[in-house]
Amino acid sequence: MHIILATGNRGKIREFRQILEPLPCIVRPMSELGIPEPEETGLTFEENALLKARAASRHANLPAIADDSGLLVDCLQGAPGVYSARYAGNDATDQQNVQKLLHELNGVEKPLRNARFHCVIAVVRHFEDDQPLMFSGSWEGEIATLPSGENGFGYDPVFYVPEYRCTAAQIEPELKNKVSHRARALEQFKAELRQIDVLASIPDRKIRA
Ligand code: ITT
Repeated sequence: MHIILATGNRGKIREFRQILEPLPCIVRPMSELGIPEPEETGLTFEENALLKARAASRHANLPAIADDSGLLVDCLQGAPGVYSARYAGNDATDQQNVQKLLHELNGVEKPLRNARFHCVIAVVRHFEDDQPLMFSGSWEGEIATLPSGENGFGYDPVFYVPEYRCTAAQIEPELKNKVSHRARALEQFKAELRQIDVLASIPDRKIRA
């Protein structure tokens, strides 16, 4: 099975590849097929994930999987949220977004720096699929006062995970891909696929139904 990975974010592509590696399907990033990125006009993670999956599926005429995700900071009332990629402006780099976040939190004490990453995954079998599969996952942490670490992408250098006493950019990618918001959402997708496989392996399922 071929499935289009509807993201232009290289950090996400790396993580998807690692997390979905055991699956018997070929995941092809949309850039390989020259599929353009749609405008993210949704107001929620769900709307944007679905919009990205449908747009890629329409272009490629194949099933597609998309991820809409972001960082929600408690003392900023959930900002930057769905606007995480564009927090410091439409063409902002990861570093500019991180700097803006640190600036907003300047002087904010530790207990108020709680935050979480959230990820919504949408899967469509074709672009008009009226029963898309949706999965979500979250990862709790705190916003550090300075960036640390070289791994990951986006806000990872300032996302401090108390359980590991370091930032998401300091933990090994293999570990991040087991415990992150994206890993949790994709685990559900993998479980769903296994269920479909189990059903497919029952030869007389149509008769029994
Ligand atoms: P696509 O829409 O093409 O997938 P994008 O980067 O625009 O790429 P989003 O609209 O979903 O993706 O924005 C997600 C932003 O949230 C992303 O750019 C990061 O800044 C941040 N983010 C999401 N997951 C993250 C992670 O695992 N680590 C660090 N930052 C993350």
